[in-house]
Amino acid sequence: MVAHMNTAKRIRTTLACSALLALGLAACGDDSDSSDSSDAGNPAGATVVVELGEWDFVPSVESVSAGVVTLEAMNGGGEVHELVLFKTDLAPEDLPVDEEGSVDESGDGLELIDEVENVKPGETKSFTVELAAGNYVMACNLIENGQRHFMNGMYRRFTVTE
Ligand SMILES: [Cu+2]
Repeated sequence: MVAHMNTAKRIRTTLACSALLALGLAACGDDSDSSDSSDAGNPAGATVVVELGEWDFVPSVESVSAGVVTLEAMNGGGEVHELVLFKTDLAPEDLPVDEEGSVDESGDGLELIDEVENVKPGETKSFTVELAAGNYVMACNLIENGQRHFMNGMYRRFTVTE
């Protein structure tokens, strides 16, 4: 019975990966052949493409299930940007900012998870993290040429479900 269940699980995983591959979003390299049914929601990993622009983030999905997540920051705008991922229950507008108008990355009520900096127009940079369920905010904390990207509204809520 155990072998049979493993086969069924592998077929489902393969189908999911094929679907991701078709979209060019594959993150299915980790073939952990674990039969541990207590794994988080997406043991094979999920990829979220986030388009950066002036002045917003447009993620390919609004939420993912907990587990390994790759965030691909694709700069479709005309300015250099960055993507900083915070775990926080604060609304983006309520994040603590310093006197220059950028998010205080060590402030109260938020935890910096990971980031990619200096993403140039047309460039894509990514990072892979293991995310617990909860509320997240992605923000661009760049201040350049008098533009304070965060204060311009360059932030976006993101949700990780159980
Ligand atoms: Cu920016």
